[in-house]
Amino acid sequence: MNLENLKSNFERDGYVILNDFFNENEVKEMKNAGIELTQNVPVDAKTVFKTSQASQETNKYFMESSDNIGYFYEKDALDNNGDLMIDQSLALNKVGHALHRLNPIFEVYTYSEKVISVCRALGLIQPVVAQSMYIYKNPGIGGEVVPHQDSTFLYTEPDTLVGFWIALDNATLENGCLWAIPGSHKSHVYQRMLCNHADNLKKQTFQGIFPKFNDSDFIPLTLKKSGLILIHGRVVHKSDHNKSLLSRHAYTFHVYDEDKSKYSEQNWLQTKIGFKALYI
Ligand SMILES: O=C(O)CCC(=O)C(=O)O
Repeated sequence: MNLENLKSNFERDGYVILNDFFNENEVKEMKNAGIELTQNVPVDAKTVFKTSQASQETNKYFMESSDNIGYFYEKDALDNNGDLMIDQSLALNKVGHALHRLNPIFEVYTYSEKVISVCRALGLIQPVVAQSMYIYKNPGIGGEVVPHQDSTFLYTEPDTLVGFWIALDNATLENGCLWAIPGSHKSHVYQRMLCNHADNLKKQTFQGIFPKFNDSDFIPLTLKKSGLILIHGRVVHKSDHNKSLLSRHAYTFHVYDEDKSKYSEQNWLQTKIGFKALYI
């Protein structure tokens, strides 16, 4: 792994691609673990997403996934009664947000020497992992992710958020690879999602306005499976609907530097078990 210029390229573009970051066996192990998750979805996870009236219940389920493993379906996978319209193995949008603590496979790779080397190359002093997700983006059904900055959701002051996005399939134009606006991290966090944890409903509100960007502002970040994309918390990025016949699985997690910044108490995701450092 060549980490030369990693920091300067990251600071210039707001993202960096590292090809062949994990080896074939490591990728296989993570992908199998992601597939296994689809075979063990608790029944109550499905009922949570049964009706559109269940938003309060859905929100509770979402909030509780901070320190847990929550299962989130593609909106087109369930009918109005919450019954599956497609095979269970293809129905999930994502699973999160504490795989890095609660699933032994994802824990090993998140806290691996390879990840630690990247954090050191970026100059992070005390990186801690705040969340993790397995994203399926399954063929035909994997929905689009609209343009956003990750720091909208995981705000740290000052902002030191870095996303690790690991391709477990080839990510192509056809199956919904990431797209990003180079240099967009040099602007501020346009919008923040705030959550009042003192309020029982724990509803989220948005503060600020996220601007409209042109499609032509984005460039595609295609990469082969086993590649890693590092994404600055303020880089505007998105991904398209997967219209292909091929899956686009990815494992992703976010770190911030606890030595340099404070995690906002107004972020939706709060931990009771504590964020674990990659190193101190
Ligand atoms: O994997 C994707 O398609 C999008 C992921 C993303 O944008 C995110 O996790 O912030």
